[in-house]
Amino acid sequence: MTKTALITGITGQDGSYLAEHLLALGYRVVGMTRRSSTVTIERIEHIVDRLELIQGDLLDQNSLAYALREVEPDEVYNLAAQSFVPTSWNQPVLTGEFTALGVTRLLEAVRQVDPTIRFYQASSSEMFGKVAEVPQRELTRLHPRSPYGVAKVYGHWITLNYRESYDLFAVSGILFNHESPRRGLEFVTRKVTDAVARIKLGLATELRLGNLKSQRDWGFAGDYVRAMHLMLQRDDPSDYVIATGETHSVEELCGVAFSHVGLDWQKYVRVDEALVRPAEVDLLVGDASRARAELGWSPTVDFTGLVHMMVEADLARVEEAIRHGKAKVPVVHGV
Ligand code: NAP
Ligand code: F7E
Repeated sequence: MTKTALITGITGQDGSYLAEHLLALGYRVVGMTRRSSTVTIERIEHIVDRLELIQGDLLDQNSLAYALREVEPDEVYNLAAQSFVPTSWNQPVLTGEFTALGVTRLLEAVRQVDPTIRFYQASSSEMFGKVAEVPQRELTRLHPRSPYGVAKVYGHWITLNYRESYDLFAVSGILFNHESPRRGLEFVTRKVTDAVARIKLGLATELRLGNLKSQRDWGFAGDYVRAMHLMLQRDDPSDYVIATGETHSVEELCGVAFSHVGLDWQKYVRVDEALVRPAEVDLLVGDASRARAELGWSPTVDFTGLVHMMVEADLARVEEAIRHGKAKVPVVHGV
């Protein structure tokens, strides 16, 4: 029997990979998108003829209930969020509305429309913040360090609360940083690989970054969406950490990315104090042994492979843009 999945945030990095994965598994896939004056389906353009889209917004309770009634999903993946950490200091209230209260709005819609729907919440390693132990696992104490992290803690606990209060099949995937050629240009991996391509091809001369010492457990987004699906196929709902178990600094990221095109990163990277965050998450590294044992999940792309994949994709994209005279990018302050 064909299963139906509703994905919020389908136009984002993870939404696009999850949609591809579920289509390959034979699902009917419906994406929830919010109304905007320009079309933002760049990441799903290649599969859009195999998807259905429905309008809805995490800020609007009625639109969520309407979407659930119309689509009648078996599974809901809540990936929509204001997901960029620095923006959460500039727009803390809006971040809370989308990333925290948006989860309650969607859970409440599930409870009222069809409590048999299985629900996945996109929780984050940012919840560990000032880490209480290394590596971090499902039961590590939470200490978020940004309005985004705080909002994700709320989303995490309300998901568990709806599971415990109403017996919903609602799970929280605590995913560590995951990247790809489809990552937004403001996140550090993509900012670096895009700059490497521009510098190599003569369009830029330097790259301004903030804290070079912070360490992250970076994996490949295509691997991580498989874990989301596996979590909803279990007999009993439970929460899982998804991570590679390896950590690398921003400096190391620069080293691997620049050296892939034969450049020395130290000649191009400048520290810009304006990009240093008011409170930093210094070190993240996850212990995904529970997911490995119970979901049979493991990553297929390592750190070097990931960075090389992203550099290659950005080189190809920037070369193409140069050929078509479209290589300019807007300057956005604070990213
Ligand atoms: P992303 O690329 O920033 O995508 C976010 C998505 O949310 C976009 O489709 C965006 O739509 C949508 N959205 C934002 N506000 C919305 C609203 N009010 N109503 C409906 N849709 C809205 O994020 P991502 O990297 O794919 O991450 C997916 C989820 O996982 C997010 O919840 C993120 O916080 C979480 N997460 C990500 C990571 C990671 O490393 N990538 C790690 C842990 C957790 P538009 O296209 O219209 O802007
Ligand atoms: O920063 C440092 C920065 O913005 C990583 C989101 O998907 O993953 C992501 O959050 C590190 C930080 O990701 C720059 O200070 C230095 O220590 O790529 P990022 P993030 O904040 O870890 C988690 C798991 C999520 O859930 C989030 O949604 O890199 N860094 N210089 C910089 N970061 C950026 N963006 N830009 C810089 O110039």
